[in-house]
Amino acid sequence: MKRRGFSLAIFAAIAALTLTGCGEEKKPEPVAAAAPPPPPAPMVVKIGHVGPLTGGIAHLGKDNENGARLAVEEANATGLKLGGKSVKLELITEDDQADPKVGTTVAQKLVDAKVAGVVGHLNSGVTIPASSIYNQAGIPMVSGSATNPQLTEQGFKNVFRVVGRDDQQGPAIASYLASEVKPKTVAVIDDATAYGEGLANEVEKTLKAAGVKVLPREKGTDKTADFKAILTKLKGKKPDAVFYGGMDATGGPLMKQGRELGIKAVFAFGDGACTDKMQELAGNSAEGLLCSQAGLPVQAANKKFLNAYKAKFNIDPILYAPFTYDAANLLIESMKKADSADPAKYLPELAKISYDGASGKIEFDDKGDRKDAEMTIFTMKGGKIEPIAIIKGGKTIKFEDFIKAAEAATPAEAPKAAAEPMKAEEPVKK
Ligand code: ABU
Repeated sequence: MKRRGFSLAIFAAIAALTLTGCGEEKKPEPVAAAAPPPPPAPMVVKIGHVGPLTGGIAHLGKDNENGARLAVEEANATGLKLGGKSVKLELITEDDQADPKVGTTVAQKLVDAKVAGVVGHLNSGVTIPASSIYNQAGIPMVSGSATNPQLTEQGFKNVFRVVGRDDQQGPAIASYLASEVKPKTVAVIDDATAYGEGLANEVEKTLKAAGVKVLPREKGTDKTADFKAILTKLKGKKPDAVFYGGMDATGGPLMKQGRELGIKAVFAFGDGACTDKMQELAGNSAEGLLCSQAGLPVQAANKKFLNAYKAKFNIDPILYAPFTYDAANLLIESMKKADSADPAKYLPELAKISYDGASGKIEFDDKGDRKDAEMTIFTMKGGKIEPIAIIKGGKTIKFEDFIKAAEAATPAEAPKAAAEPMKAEEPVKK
């Protein structure tokens, strides 16, 4: 018994020492409250963007992609919710190489990836065949740059564009050319694409209706690098103006070679070749170029967009980035209105949307075309294309007057260009 009592005493002493340490009373560790469960992973909603990211017009494809990316990232930063769930938008971007065959392949790839909507494509000749793939899958698509009328004449309810059409753009640049340059004879060349040929047809129709003689059509391709044979032939016919339906990648060499051959005619191009890139490609030969875009110029996009684009990409937008930014935002806004990323649920919202975008107010007509799209006429001056006139609702307005009116209407959101109004070189018909 004695021995057992001794053992108990030792045990008690050890226990006491363990509990008190060096004489301090050790407090029991607080019991940690159960950690809250991690928030559920956001629902991923995929938005596709497609355009040429390689090849001669990759700069335009990248410009378009940047616009869409900016919109997606801004929406993600706001903490988007649909159907009560947090949503993370994911931009899935594909390179269609400006090639109709590749375009349909990557369109199917986007459908298989279950994108909820598509921004693109850039080229009309690619967008038109791709649109039927999105149509079969019931996926809304909004192009920020394809201007061939056929795109929205197919009767597809899922197809929209936020730029004007070439049956608006062609008459705009051709009428400007006819009234301001007053040519007697015009040569017309196209690149044999849906866009270039279609636009050239519209220009030819308008010039002829204005009593201007149009020479038999000359054709290149969207890869032609040497136009000397065509230009030499045209030089002999002494045209007062040359219109080219094609992109800047081919329009630049065409204009350069034309000047090298001594052609003094006014060169006039459409939106695909109405970029500052013309200066890089044609050098000083590009001076005096007349060209059109099927929407408001980049300079007239809202400041919020211009500042955010510059801050993110450290460059200025080139051509249609404000429009692809708007295209992506239209998809997102429609999803918000429907509280769903299900194409069947948000498509009706997209069709009836009224949205104040970076490129102005956007509403669609029954075909999916932008209502009241503006056309802009530019001239190349000092290595930069400068807007000189806006054509809206059949009226031609000097660009500086358009900017003043915009500034007066919305002083807080006045376009950037309002700070540096551009002077029209030529008298503009009212
Ligand atoms: N609209 C300019 C270039 C894009 C197109 O092929 O329509």
